[in-house]
Amino acid sequence: MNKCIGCGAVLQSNDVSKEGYIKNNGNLCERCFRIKHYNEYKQVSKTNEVFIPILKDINNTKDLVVLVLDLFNLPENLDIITNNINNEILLVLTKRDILPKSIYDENIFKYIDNYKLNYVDKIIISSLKNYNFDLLLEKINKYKKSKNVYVVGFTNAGKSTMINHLIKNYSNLDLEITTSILTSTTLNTIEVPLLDDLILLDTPGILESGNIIDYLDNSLIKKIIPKKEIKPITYQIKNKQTILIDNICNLEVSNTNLTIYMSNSLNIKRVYKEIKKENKRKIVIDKKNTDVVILGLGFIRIMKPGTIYLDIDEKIKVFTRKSLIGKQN
Ligand SMILES: Nc1nc2c(ncn2[C@@H]2O[C@H](COP(=O)(O)OP(=O)(O)O)[C@@H](O)[C@H]2O)c(=O)[nH]1
Ligand SMILES: [Mg+2]
Repeated sequence: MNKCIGCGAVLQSNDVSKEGYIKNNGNLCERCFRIKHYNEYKQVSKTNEVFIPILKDINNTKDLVVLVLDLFNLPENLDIITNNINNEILLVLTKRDILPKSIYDENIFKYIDNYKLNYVDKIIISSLKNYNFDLLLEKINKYKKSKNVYVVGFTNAGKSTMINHLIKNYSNLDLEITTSILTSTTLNTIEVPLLDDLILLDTPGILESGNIIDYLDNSLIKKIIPKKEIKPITYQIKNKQTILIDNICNLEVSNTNLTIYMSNSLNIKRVYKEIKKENKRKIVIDKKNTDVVILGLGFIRIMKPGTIYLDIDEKIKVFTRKSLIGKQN
């Protein structure tokens, strides 16, 4: 059974509409070819029913799991992962380049401890900047239980990109896993024999429902994904005001200070007039220094307790957390 080297789908030449379709001989499916050469993305819809059995199989191996989390899109909780695997975990926090440099790594680690996740070690990296990769490989080698090390996480966390950088840095393999801005790019487990005694297994990501990426068209998706360090935007709010975040959502606030951590390609502005709300959500902020997270889009740090109203498609997941920015106790 031949698999696509880009996404892991089983190759077939019978049905253009199905995954793994290939016209001629070769080892890269049509979809990966188009992503790679033309930046042409095609959304595939998948559900976690397909991905959870993969986690269960990993659980049976007892091998080391490298759990990759996107620092810009930290999930609300890790239940779906911890409920399905008990393997030892090396926690990798990636996309450091997107978060402002002014945030201390120590703060990030303290924040991560709220997850109550058992892990043997943790590391912050950036694939874009090739930051901390020597230490990453060192830690993988130190903690691995056998040759096989599984790379697990939510879809779009940056797993395949990280593996591609490990390949480039430390091996002569002529292999590049397909990566993209959309979810569900990797479709099946992909084996990467990185070193004689180390095989990395890239896995399709777990889906987190309510990620805004799954509800926008490609041009807006490109806009919401930060390409470099975020420059936060701060507003001091006195009377009732509305912050418009492109055509995506708006936020009604009064009497607080807030800072928006989102892609600087977005058109963000404040207006003083009432805006008609279609999907008004009431969010009660009961502690100072709280982040309102809009999954996939970023977060808004709110300095004072109070009530805000968010107008956003009801399918998008929104949650609050103690702010990632500022002092962690
Ligand atoms: N800024 C930044 N973007 C990254 C980094 N790593 C991955 N990405 C981007 O995140 C998106 C998802 O990456 P991918 O490796 O396909 O995620 P996967 O689903 O976990 O395999 C792609 O658009 C990558 O270019 C990083 O370190 N920094
Ligand atoms: Mg992938």
